Amino acid sequence: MSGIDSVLKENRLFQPSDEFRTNATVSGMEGYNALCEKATADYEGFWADLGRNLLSWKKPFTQILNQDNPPFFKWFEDGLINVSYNCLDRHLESKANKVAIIFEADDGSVTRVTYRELYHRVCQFANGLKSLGVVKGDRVVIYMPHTVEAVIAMQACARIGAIHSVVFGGFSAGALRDRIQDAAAKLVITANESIRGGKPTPLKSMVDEALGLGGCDSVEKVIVFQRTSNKPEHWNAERNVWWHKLVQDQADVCEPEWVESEHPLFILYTSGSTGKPKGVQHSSAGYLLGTQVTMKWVFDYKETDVYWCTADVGWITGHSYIAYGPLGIGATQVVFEGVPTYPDASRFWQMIEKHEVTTFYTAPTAIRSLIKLGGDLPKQYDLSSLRLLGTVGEPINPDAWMWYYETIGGGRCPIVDTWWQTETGCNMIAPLPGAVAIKPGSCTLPIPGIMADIVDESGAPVSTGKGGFLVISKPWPSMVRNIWGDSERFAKTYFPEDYNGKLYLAGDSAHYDENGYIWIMGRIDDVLNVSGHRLGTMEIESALAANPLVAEAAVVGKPHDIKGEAVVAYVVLKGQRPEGDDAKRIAKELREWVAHEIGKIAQPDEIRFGDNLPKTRSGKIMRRLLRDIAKGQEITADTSTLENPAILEQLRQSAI
Ligand code: 6R9
Repeated sequence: MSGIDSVLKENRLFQPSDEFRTNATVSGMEGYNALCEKATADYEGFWADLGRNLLSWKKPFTQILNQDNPPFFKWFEDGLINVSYNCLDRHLESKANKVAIIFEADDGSVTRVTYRELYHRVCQFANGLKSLGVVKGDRVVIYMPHTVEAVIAMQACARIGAIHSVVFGGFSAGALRDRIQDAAAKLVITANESIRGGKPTPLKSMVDEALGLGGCDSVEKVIVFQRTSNKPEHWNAERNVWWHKLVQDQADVCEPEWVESEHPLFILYTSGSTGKPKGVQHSSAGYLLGTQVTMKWVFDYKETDVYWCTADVGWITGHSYIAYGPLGIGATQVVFEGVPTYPDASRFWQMIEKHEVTTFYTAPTAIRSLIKLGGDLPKQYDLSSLRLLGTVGEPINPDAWMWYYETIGGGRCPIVDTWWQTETGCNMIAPLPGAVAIKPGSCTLPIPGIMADIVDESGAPVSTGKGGFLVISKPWPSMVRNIWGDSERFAKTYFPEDYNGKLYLAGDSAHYDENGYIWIMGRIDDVLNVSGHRLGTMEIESALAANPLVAEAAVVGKPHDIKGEAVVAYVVLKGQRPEGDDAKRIAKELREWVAHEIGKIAQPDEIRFGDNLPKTRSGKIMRRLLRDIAKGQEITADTSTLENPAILEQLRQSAI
């Protein structure tokens, strides 16, 4: 990864082509500036116009933004709406036969689902949920493979006003249990197995294990979608319901439940700086509006587009830019079940050619690994259908950016580097591709209507080139509304007292360059970004500490060529510090333990055993030193307050 120095030297600017600019929804800097001016002059009016134009309402709103009880903001409060109606029903008149989803399975087989079919399947499943007693406000956990059915499950919840909480299929039974318990879910929707890269994962058994761990008494039923022909290990006739049996006699129409704008659409758990993941709670109307505005402006949506976002529905990107954004705007999109490297590293490029994809949205980590596995492979495919590329999830290093721009985009497709978060609901800082000139590695400028700034400790804006904290100074429609069940943590985390509770603190550091462009430098809290996935160091630490062998653990990140960041764990065992083969064996055991406690994505890349950890005399672990050691750097920090300086040398030599 490029460090700050090389990033600051980056001055290549790529203007949109005349053709792209002329046809773009927001054309040229005049277009961008006009929108920004409108948002500044009449902030609420700006969003209200968009809310009226881009969403279909059962009862139109008359109130725009309610700021009576900050930071609990409300948007379009007195309106009535249904998100699934906006994603399906409203398209039936003009594009019932348009393909909504081109589903490519792991094994390469392709299924096409039109808007009419999707509408009927969502309605049937929604009726199935109702028949099991699910009502407005109930929580439903979705633990599914990345398939059309996952989207149907989400849309069906939205249709009846149930609040879904999707848990990524890579999370372990323990992580799943924690989420089911925190949300007090009434129902779990899963599949017998998921299949990725040719390998099955027994999702249904993981659900059984999660429920067996206790604390999930709220769960009444588990719906099981049959993804493969393998039978689930156990079948509890009282609790388990096959998806296909549930829907077979259901009507294929289902009146949407009209909900208030602020009705929670979903909860999505994400990592923060404590051991406990946060249930990020989103609204219905404001959230959907954020996805629609950005589909239009950032992805410059055209009726003829074939759009493909490679995320999994288990993450926010899969929510906003698969399950809701593209369907809301009536796009044709590719949904891909598999992984980019199976059967080989040309899978993405082959699929772009096959489906004539126009808009391709992926993560820097995928780009970097595909460069490494076969930087020349794309040349064997016809990628000329592409017109726009996007990235999300982490900073992209200029080298990978240039490869993406030239090799994939043929130098003709703008790249939208989109900065946003689970909490922001939609893209926040990203170039509007027909307007803003792009620069490798920078997410450039806020989208119109998003009041982003970079400030110092006192809340004063920083000058060019100087690092600071990324904040948003005005509430926006798709913002997080609460942390499920923990309003206090919500206010404290995102609207800290340091800024009198007035600024949304994103948790990222950033700076402006000489063009006024924003560069994201990384997290300011104990959150790692491993392959674009957010992981709390505290979560991994508590998982390790729960192992009977472990006395104490500290986790830090270190730069990694492909993953962006790698997980390094420092571990003190209850017994002797292990060496040689013993150390290797225990390290392996601990990796498997973390995979079992959280999921494979959280496994430490490196484990270092010590007799103890570097601590101050007051007992605080000096993480800065641990980061330096992990990077193999000389320790420059002051170590005079260190209780046990000799430990540094031991840790330095102990990488496994
Ligand atoms: C959408 C998503 C959010 C964190 C965020 C930041 C990092 C996301 C980025 C980026 C640099 C970008 N991040 N997009 N950093 N450039 N374009 O990823 O949500 O999983 O909640 O992660 O990811 O650090 O704070 P989430």
